[in-house]
Amino acid sequence: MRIVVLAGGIGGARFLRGLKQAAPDAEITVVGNTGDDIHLFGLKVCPDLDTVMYTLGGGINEEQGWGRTDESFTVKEELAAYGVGPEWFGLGDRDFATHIVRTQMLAAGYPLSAVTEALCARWQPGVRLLPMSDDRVETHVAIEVDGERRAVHFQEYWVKLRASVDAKAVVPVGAEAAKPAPGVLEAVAEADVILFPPSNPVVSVGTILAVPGIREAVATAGAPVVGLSPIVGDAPVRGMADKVLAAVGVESTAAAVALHYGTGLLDGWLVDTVDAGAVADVEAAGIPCRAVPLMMTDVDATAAMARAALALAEEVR
Ligand code: GDP
Ligand code: FO1
Ligand code: CA
Repeated sequence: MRIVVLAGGIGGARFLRGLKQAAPDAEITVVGNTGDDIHLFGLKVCPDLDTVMYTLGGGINEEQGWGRTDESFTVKEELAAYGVGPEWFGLGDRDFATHIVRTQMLAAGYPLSAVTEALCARWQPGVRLLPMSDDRVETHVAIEVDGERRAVHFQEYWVKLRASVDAKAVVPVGAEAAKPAPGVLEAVAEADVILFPPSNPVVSVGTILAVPGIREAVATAGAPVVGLSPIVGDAPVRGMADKVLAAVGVESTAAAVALHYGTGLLDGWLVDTVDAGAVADVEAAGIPCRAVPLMMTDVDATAAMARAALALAEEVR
């Protein structure tokens, strides 16, 4: 079975770990979000690709959900001693090596997809990890400070500001001119099942779908498309997804997110059992919906979620 997953960072990565357990023989292609990417200290950092790679490859800091396990911050401290920041982004020494290899390969002319493959040769994530695009796309967030509107990089909004001010707009800068990375459209077209993991619907899955061609490919694919809600009990399980959902006029409920994707994309939707009341609303909108436990407390619980998603895909096929 060929499964395609459009994934952000932590939510996507943790779901994939369960999916691998649930479908050990499946050929899994992950289309990863690169809108979170940022250049720091002359290096290209790809948080969501790295989160997937480290999580599936056994190198992730489990508690934090991002960055390396057993990490130290000597380089960051030495940079700070020179007065060189940003001090608000925690790049560790082990992680730095990944960014150095990536940046060196990009400078030598390799596209990001080839670089990601080379990095994965070390980590062996057990999935084919493709960036959504080899072209630069950077999510920016429009905010208003003291009555003045300005745009900040998504990482500045998320990590530095902790989404403490309202997002007025979320813009995947460069997306309109970006092309899907090699293999992305083919994988979507040839998939038996397409899954939206419980990733951020705006800045993760939404950004991937903003690359021209990807939304169309998913919408017209022969395979059923099934999503899992990242919103449980009217709030994101983790992070500040409510802030970016508000920016696109979507309520933070499991049903509102399903309707945001819409019948044009979704053939099925899973909500948590605490949101069982939303099932009727989602189905009334034409999207088959089931309520199952959606908390990724451990790999077994996550595998059960993945099995429920695959079962719903079979049911609606
Ligand atoms: P990021 O790039 O690290 O922000 O990760 P993603 O975009 O892949 O996923 C973020 C989303 O995952 C957040 O909106 C969370 O609400 C959601 N999430 C995290 N843990 C869980 C969980 O255990 N269950 C569900 N349903 N959603 C989760
Ligand atoms: N998230 C934080 O909240 N604080 C950090 O200092 C931070 C550093 C960082 C370094 C490398 C990396 O791959 C990810 C990192 N993240 C950090 C996570 C990441 O930027 C965000 O979780 C996502 O991009 C939000 O969707
Ligand atoms: Ca992310």
